Amino acid sequence: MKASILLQNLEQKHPGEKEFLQAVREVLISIEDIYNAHPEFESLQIAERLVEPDRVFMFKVPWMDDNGKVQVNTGYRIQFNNAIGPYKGGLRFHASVNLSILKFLGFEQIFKNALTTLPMGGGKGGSDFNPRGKSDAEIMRFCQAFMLELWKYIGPETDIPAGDIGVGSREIGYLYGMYRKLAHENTGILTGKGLSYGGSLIRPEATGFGAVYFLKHMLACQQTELAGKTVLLSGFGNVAWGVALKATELGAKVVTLSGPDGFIYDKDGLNEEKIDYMLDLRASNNDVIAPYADRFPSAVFIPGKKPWEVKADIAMPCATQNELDGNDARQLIANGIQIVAEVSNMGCTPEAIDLFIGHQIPYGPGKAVNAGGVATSGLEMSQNAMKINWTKKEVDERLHQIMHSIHEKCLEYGTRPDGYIDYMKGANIAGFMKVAEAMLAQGVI
Ligand code: 2IT
Repeated sequence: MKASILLQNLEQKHPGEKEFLQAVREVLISIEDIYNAHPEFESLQIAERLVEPDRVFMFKVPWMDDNGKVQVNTGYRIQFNNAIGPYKGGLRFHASVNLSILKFLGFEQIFKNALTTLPMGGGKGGSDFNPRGKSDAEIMRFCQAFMLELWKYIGPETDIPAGDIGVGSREIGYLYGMYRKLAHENTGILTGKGLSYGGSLIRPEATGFGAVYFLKHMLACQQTELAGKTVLLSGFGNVAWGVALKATELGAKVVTLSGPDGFIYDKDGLNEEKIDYMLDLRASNNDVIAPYADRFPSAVFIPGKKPWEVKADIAMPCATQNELDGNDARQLIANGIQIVAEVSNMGCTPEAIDLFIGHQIPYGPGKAVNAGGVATSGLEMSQNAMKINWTKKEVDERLHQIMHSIHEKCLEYGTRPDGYIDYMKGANIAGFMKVAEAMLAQGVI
């Protein structure tokens, strides 16, 4: 396999799918050497088969807003690869959603899910529906209209959606209600459910907690620890919330959060009250971080900027793809950043990643760092299948084990002769090898 040729063909076939091509490029370049050391991969065209989704559903979602006006959105579900288990991955509701973004997310999900050690394939879905400023009734009607179409394509043993940007516990509740009514059965069709109808303890916190557990292993490899470190976070949604909660509990000082409007710098760091306030801000549906600085005098709001200009020990992007670019990376490096743990999916641009790796700064890629979210979705599926509920402690212990094992896999495939750990390469190879082995064993299908 020649990564550059395969990429060229893919570019010709899917021109303009820039996020998807970016995600594929990263993986193909990481795996090229090991792939070519296994002639059986080439003879069965594993790479060519991997970059093509099994199928893509695209559908109309008509719904009526509070003014009685009919709105039309586009819904999607990408079933990318189910070689190691049923399709699994979130739903994103955001104005920016398009085929390229969902294909990149679905493609990344294949390797992330493989890393979790649990039997889950890769999928993703969502809509260009913009939740900003929508009433609760509008959200409900949209979710119901979306599920009215989606339910035909999913199933508890086939494809299990969950949340992502714009889809949290409220949306999962509305989606689940509609599925239950249509399918006339209660199954673990979605994860991230409420505790009263099959959800798992720790699932809301899991992405953030898992990211901090992974970060702790990264720090241990640098002979240091989290307590006393200054941390930059971007975003203020569910993922940033979970990271803030665990990092603060473990003695780190989180000094930034951000929204589309700019970022806040809180010199005193977050505490319980401020972390709770993140939930209120998110629930207000306005997608702005500025009110934080009105509420807490220790903070200043910097409009239109990103938090990466602040001097700190650790940077953890928690917002969205390509939120940290080459200029941001240069600024972080000039300010002496020690570790970058990406929590958003593909949060750093290729240029930023090259800069971190070039400067031997440990960089944990999203597909490893944020895998605790989908891993705990996997644990929710297990509990649903067994019709039992594990305690907080049981789920958290499993999450710890899983994050540890992902870190070990990164070390196994990513440690260079000079001792530098290339987490990106390690995660890509480890995820790929598991999926490739399953595809080899199952023949050309
Ligand atoms: O990006 C992700 O891994 C998620 N949005 C969570 C997916 C899931 O199925 O829990």
